[in-house]
Amino acid sequence: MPQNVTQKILAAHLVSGELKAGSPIAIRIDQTLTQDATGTMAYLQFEALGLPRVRTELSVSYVDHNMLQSGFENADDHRFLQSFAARHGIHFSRPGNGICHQVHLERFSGPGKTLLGSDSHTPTSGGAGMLAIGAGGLDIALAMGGLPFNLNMPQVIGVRLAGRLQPFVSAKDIILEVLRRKTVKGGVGRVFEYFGPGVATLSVPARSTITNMGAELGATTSVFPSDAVTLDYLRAQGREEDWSEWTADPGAAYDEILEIDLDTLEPLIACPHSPDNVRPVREVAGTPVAQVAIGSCTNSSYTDLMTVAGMLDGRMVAEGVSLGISPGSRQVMEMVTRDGGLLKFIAAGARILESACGPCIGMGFAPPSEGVSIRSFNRNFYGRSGTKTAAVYLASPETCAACALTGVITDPRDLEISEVPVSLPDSFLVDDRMVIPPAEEPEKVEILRGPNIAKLPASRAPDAEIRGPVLIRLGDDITTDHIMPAGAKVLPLRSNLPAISEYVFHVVDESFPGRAREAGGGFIVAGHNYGQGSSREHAALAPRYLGVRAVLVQSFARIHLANLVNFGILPLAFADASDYGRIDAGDELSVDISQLALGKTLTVQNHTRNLGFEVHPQLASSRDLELILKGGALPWASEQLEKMA
Ligand code: MIC
Ligand code: SF4
Repeated sequence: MPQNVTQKILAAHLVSGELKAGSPIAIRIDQTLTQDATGTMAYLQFEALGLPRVRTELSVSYVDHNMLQSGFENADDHRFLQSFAARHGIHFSRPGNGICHQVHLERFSGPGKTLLGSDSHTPTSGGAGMLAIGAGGLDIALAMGGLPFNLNMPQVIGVRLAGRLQPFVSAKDIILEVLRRKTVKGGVGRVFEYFGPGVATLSVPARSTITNMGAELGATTSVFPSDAVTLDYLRAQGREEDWSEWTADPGAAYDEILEIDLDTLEPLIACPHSPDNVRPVREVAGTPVAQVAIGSCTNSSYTDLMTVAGMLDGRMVAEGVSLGISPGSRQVMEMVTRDGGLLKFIAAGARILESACGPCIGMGFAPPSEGVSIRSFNRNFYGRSGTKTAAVYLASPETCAACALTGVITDPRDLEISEVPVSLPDSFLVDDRMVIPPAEEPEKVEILRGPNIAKLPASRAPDAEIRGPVLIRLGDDITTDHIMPAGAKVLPLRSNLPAISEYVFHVVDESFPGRAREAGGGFIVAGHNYGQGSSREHAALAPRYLGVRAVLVQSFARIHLANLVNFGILPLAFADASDYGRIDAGDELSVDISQLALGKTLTVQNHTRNLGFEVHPQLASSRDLELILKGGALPWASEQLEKMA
């Protein structure tokens, strides 16, 4: 049978299961990546498995999120991560080397390989023909331990690209178009695979902008074929030997096909507060802009920044605008400097930020009150920028540069400047000295722990009955930024569960942690697509720490669902979605789980209203069931490893 790229890579890594959409499969993981904000916890979990060394082909630990060192916490975490990596066989990318996804694409991506990363934008390397999936830190810990990754076989959506992008229209507009059509829920349980004649016109960094932001569809991942363009890119990175060809067989089938005509695509923009709230730029043109931020793992490649430099060349940023630029990697920063881009930025009045996530995760550069911020990033969730009243829009680097120059939202085609085409260099500046290989004598390495590194809480099997009040009742599309906010104040607490738990639901209801503790736990109730966005497992771990043992919703986002199961929180979906209307915040609920079994419904009692209703436990496999009954994945994994030994 002819196969598509997704099926080929999965088949080459299949450990168990059948490649039939919806059925549970387990796959071998070749590489893992972590970043500092999720990495500290992932490594503490790996440590709990008791293994001396990782069992992957390659594992890399990056530092890119927690970069504002306003106290000892982040610096201590960096030191912990560096020593941990040296000791356990992990490569360490030092702070300053760049954003994990950009650096991984440049230096480690490998066509046809699998990558599991504790960050939802791990699919960035899909631009180089890799099957790269985001997951919670615990899943990365298990993969580092050599255990396969479990998921449901996704449907494969084929996105057929035809034609060629017109001037001032770029890869970001392609993914915004996909988001406009499919929404932030449209990718759940799916892989987006790009094919068709338009593919050859897109460079690897452009492809990676698309696979990166495919995360916003809720997709399992997104992937491009590995072709001659991929070979050129890897050759320019000095890694020709890492290339192999991965293209769909002629006649390969897709579960659904989307067609995008690049010739007619125009500049698009995602309006507040969701990446799928997409409109043509011209429809919102003229809106005054307070801030522009260019960078993030979506759009901060050499080509992106040199394009912006060309547009800013000899011009000045508008008076009312603050423009911040954060290059994606040290390689990008060095090359943009060497090729004159940096000088153009500085001369135009841009503020040069370090090569890291920065404003994307609320690490500084927050917009002013009610300020409009135009960003080349991938997420504009409510409150994420650090300013609750800000209006954050997402657009291409070209549109961002146009807005910075005029001070209002501007379609870049309306500027009286002509496009400065930037082509990829024949060779990138390669210098891997900021990536430290694991120690040669690991037993001599001492792991350095600061006071911010708290112990992991013990897992405990659930009681036969889960009972408690509805602590909060929320609507659709609740993001992990609502559940467990990031930003300069909270992010440094990622390795300190008791401290970070005080911020659960901080942007929507500051009284949540206090009430949860007082009640000794309870239920979270919400609508569709609960937990979309980030892979942060703290969005499960922290509520669990506060005593939450069940979440009851209309539907879940993929990574968050897996994280809940990993920490022994029972995920429940209403059998009849309208029962959501028969619960209020404060109602006392209970559910008897003594008969918990795969495929069996349970009854939730609402004692306040004296009624009962059916729910489906969202457990995909017998493994999921076991995890819940054991109180989480860690106790389960330790048993598995013992069996393997
Ligand atoms: C994000 O973009 O939200 C993050 C911060 O990179 C997260 C990871 C995290 O929460 O630490 C992600 O996307 O997974
Ligand atoms: Fe960093 Fe933002 Fe990318 Fe997350 S989305 S990895 S915070 S740049």
